[in-house]
Amino acid sequence: MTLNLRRPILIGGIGLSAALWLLESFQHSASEMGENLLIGVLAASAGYWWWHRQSPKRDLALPQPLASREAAEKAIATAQKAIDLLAAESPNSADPGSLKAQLEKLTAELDRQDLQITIAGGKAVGKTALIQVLNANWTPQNSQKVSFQETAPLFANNHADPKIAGDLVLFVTAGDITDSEFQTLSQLASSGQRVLLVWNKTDQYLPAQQSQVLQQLLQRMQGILKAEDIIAIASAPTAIKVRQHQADGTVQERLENPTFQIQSLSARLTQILAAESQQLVWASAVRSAANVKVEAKTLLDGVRRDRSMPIIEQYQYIAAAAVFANPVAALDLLATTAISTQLVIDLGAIYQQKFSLDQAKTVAATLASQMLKLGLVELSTQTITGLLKSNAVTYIAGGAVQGISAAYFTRIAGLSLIEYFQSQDLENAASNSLNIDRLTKTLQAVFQQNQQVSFLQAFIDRVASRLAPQTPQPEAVKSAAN
Ligand SMILES: Nc1nc2c(ncn2[C@@H]2O[C@H](COP(=O)(O)OP(=O)(O)OP(=O)(O)O)[C@@H](O)[C@H]2O)c(=O)[nH]1
Ligand SMILES: [Mg+2]
Repeated sequence: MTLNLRRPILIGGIGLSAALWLLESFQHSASEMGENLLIGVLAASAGYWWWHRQSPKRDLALPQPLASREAAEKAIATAQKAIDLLAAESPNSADPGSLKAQLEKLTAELDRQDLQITIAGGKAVGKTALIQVLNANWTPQNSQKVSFQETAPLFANNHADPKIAGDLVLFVTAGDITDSEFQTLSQLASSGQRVLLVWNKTDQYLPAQQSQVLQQLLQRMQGILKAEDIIAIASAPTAIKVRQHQADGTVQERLENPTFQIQSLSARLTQILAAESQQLVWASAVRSAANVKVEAKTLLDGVRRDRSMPIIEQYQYIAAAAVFANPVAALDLLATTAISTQLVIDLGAIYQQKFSLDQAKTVAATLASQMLKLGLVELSTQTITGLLKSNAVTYIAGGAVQGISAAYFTRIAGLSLIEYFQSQDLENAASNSLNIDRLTKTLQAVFQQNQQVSFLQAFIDRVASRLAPQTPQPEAVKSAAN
């Protein structure tokens, strides 16, 4: 690992006044450590909460109210851009090729005529029975080709739920819906999936109960599904015992198979086929293209992270060595801030975010001042001091706490930048402007994740072994200390 230290910023550093300001705030906050510690913990938890709330966000372009061919083409083009970036940044991977093939298939099927209907639902709700009765009694009436597909039973505890996708989903239940059924249905609907709620096995209820259950279903799904998309059926009603009193006084019993009740469903399906068929196919293309894009983006994030981590490692050791070698506190902070400015530029380049020197300084200064403001500096310095005291590493000189802290803050800054860049809009990376609020919240969340004592202990051991004079110094630390 060799480092090029002849970077202008690392030598120039930030202005002395800025360094003194940082020093001042540091000393000021150190005197209020108790209070700030509490604020820091609170702020960090708030950040963590925010991050958690934000992270499952997936940018599916919702096909609402009705998807168009243009929307599908646009979604495919957007996914294509993500794949192109991936191909450019990991030229030896097979992933871009296979993702591209998926997109080509989507494009070829944009005007697909046959409709794919997925039957989903819990175990034994009657999915197979419904497909059979539809295939025998409804499918033959249609001029359009329709194919049914049954998912593996949902909510089976022994394995994860299968992914539900299709032009149209019939979500089957056998009565009022459970909480997990409600969750799945709401998620499907909110992701733009066209879905009908089909209550099967109505024959298990008396007519009076039936209307009650239907009322409950309508009420629960209000605002999520339209009333006409909630339908009661009986695909395979249970045979009923019929008793007949004979003229001679004896009673004869026989089993009678009631006929299936799916008229309301067939009628609704026929309507949907006539009115929405083409849009349903386009909407599927929009969703599939969005999924391909997410896949490409995830791979791209991985490639970029792999390139970023060694850079963060390098800078964290430079920061440690620089601060360790120089006992002046103001210079310590100056050095780390200069290093993080260069870190901003280097990581920005990986994420295609070009920063001018001034912009990079602003980002670095924001990170540094937020770390102080949020009490993260005090909190970690205290933890690191405590851990070092209980550590067997006795050969470490006085600057160890500062050195290790500098490395730690550099790492937190770098990881925050990765998270922040990843959450940026992929399409307009170059024109993204700095969102300080979001950067601060990302910083809080990342700090929270890397604050566990076990992580800090391992981190201290790693940095300490680099700083230790006994062991031969690696290239990075040597050049930084000179
Ligand atoms: N009473 C009544 N029973 C039904 C109805 N529809 C299906 N069944 C019965 O429910 C049981 C399960 O039906 P399936 O069609 O196999 O259900 P499934 O959802 O495909 O089941 P899995 O694929 O195993 O999850 C069978 O015994 C069916 O006869 C109905 O409308 N009324
Ligand atoms: Mg089945």
